[in-house]
Amino acid sequence: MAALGLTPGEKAFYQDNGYILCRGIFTPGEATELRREAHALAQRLQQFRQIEVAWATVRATGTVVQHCHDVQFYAAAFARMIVDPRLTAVAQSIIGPNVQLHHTKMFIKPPERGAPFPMHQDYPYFPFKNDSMIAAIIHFDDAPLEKGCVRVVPGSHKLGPLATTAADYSLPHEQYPIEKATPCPAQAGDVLFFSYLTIHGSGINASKEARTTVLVQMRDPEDVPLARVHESWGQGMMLAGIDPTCCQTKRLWTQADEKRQQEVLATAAAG
Ligand SMILES: O=C(O)CCC(=O)C(=O)O
Repeated sequence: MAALGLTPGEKAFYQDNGYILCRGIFTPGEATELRREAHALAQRLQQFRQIEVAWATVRATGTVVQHCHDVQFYAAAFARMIVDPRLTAVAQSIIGPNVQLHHTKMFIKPPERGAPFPMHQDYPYFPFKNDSMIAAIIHFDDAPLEKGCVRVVPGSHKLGPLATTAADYSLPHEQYPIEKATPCPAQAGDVLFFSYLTIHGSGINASKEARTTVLVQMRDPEDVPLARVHESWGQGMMLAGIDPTCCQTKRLWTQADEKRQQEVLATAAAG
């Protein structure tokens, strides 16, 4: 079996560029099965709610992505996927021995009308003190350029958090044109890792086939959230190693929730 995690050369590439595309983390057969799970999940969800979304700044294009957060709560195959050592060993090479889940999200860009993602950093959505947060985009089918593969700005993680005034936190197109960003065409089973400070986006899926991915957002459990934002069900689950803080962040959040609940009950009783 091949060694898991990044080689020293790959690690140096990640540190310089803020991203790395790891080929064949999952086999083509595994990717096909995960793709089937993703599309079956989208079918099931559509019976209950609207799953088609698009960023505010690209909504006028009439394109959409089918989307679901926290997919590991909907199908066990995704729960197994996010703790797979082939995936988490790369995350450990970047973050350190302990890797904690922040959230997962499935994106299916439908054929011919798959929405683009404007250029952005993930930082403003869930800022952390030490910027340990990374994303891993797991490709379940091939994502060539015409399918709207992800594009990155190499080295942009070194710029730190950038100011944005857009409601969806996207960066101005004139300053950060997607056409100038580096495309990361991927094959089924490949995983693209990048820092939440790396500027990235993706194009329209103009092809005849859906582009299907799950993004796993992960961090060092000792890093501290700067705001109570983007909380979700699976947050705090350990994907590799241990949580040396023994869930301190979670405990603080639970206490805050209880306090809020008591305030609501007191207000209701007073009324
Ligand atoms: O899947 C893509 O094309 C991009 C996803 C992305 O940029 C994000 O979720 O932050």
